[in-house]
Amino acid sequence: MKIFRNKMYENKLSIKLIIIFLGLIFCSCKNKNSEQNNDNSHSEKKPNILFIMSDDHAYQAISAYSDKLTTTPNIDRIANEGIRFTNACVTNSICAPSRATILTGKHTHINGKIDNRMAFDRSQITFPQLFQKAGYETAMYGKLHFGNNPKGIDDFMILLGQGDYINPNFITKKGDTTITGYVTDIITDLTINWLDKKRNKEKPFLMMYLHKAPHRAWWPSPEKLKKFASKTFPEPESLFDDYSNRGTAAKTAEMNLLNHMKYGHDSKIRPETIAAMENVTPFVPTKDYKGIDGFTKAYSRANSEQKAKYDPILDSINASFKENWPKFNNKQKMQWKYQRYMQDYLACVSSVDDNVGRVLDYLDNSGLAENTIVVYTSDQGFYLGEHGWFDKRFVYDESFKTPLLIRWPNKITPNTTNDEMVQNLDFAQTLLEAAQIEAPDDMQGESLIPLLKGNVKEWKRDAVYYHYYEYPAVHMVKRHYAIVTKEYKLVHFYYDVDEWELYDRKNDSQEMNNVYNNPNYADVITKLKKELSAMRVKYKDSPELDQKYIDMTNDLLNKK
Ligand code: SGN
Ligand code: CA
Repeated sequence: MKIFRNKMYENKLSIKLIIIFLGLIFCSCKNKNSEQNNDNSHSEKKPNILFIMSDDHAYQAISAYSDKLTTTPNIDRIANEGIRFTNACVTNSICAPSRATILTGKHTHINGKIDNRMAFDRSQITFPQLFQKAGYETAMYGKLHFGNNPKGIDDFMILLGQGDYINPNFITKKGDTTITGYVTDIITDLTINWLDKKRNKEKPFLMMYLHKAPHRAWWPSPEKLKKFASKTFPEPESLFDDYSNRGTAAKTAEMNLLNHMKYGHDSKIRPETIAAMENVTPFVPTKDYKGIDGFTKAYSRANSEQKAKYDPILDSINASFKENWPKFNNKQKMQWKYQRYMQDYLACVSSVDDNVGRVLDYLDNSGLAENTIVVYTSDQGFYLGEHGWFDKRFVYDESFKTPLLIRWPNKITPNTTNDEMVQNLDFAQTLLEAAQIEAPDDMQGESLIPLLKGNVKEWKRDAVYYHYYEYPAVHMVKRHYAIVTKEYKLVHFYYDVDEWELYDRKNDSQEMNNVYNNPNYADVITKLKKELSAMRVKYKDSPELDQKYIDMTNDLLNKK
């Protein structure tokens, strides 16, 4: 009996010892983890958020989507280690409205930021305010495009308006400052410095790391310009699109490479080169001409050391233009402009990719990666010569869709692809849910958390709503609203014209044929029109609001 009891005692003791031992191991792991997660000791489970957004970054220029044009190994890491959305889109394909939608979780017609010109109503709730209130440390570095004191942001350095590529000016809490260097590198230096040295490491963070690149006018760093200026890129099939089988809006838009790209501003031809040539239309000042031509405006920001690096490359581009341009027919001119465009655009993208790599490496090396959600997106897509265009604005795929890659270790299965109709409207609610913060009832998106976790069946939405307003304006894309499903796109151009278009997304992926008048689609049109009306009601858009915004634009333009 005694022996038995002793045995029991011994057993109990050894069980106790094992429990204590396991407990110690568990605690030490936990401590290590919280150190690795940079001591979010109060809110261990709250993930950090790194929201990376570039400006005008077409998904066609991300190799996780297509490696036809370029490779972006660092951005691809986010897709390889997380999820890639192939049908992510915006609600209004233009910069400031996209940002306003992301911040408020509301469509343009509700948050009021219909275009780049209208003021943003700062009394609105934006999602960083909710993060800040919930104990997050918040920061914003890079391009915002409106306002100079974003609400709910503890620390910021924001480019003035569109910002400059070379030696950019920043608005900060302590006043404006100019930083010497290349904008993409600088925004990254500032971001890493904040993550490493400036933030309160007791708190989880929300960092909005917002690139200016690859926005027009595309100015690469001297190193990238040199590397890319000699490359040749494949042309898109629709480079010479004549817009037949499309409506008036496509025909009257002013974003064709041949007709609307500028020698200096876009293609880096010096005013002196043009002046020395015959039969080349010289720079003609427009009514909002600010005093210098587009080339000089960007180039004159460089200091002599920077100019010395740019000059040999610019000289060689100019020499080749001078020699070849007069001999070119229109087709060759288009091809030349396309190559110059891609060289500069993709060179800017390459810098973004390198710098995203630097930040991802920082997350890895600091132990932050494991508990940080990384989002990579753009404020909208962009035409890279498809339909002969640059710029965006249209609901057609290249500008309507936007890249969306999200990494969240242990939550998102690596290398996942998802083709649901998701929008920038959804970002606020997604990030709020990830951080376990309640989203206001009047936000209009849907949290993407079920899709991130692979619970695709929980996702009920099969169509999205789109509405573009900035007209009349640069590039002259007419106002339109649309309903888009995985199969179809029904568009109404309602101002200046009254035209409908229907695209069969599965059978005409390049959207070359408007089938609105094809009787085979009559039933589809009836159904989609009904859904579109219901959607306008659901999202609280209406003909009255359309008219209100037309009147507001007219007032604004008349005042100018
Ligand atoms: C500038 C560009 C346009 C571009 C708008 C809006 N011209 O006006 O090409 O569409 O910005 O872009 S440029 O002379 O500055 O190059 S947005 O991304 O900010 O909406
Ligand atoms: Ca943009």
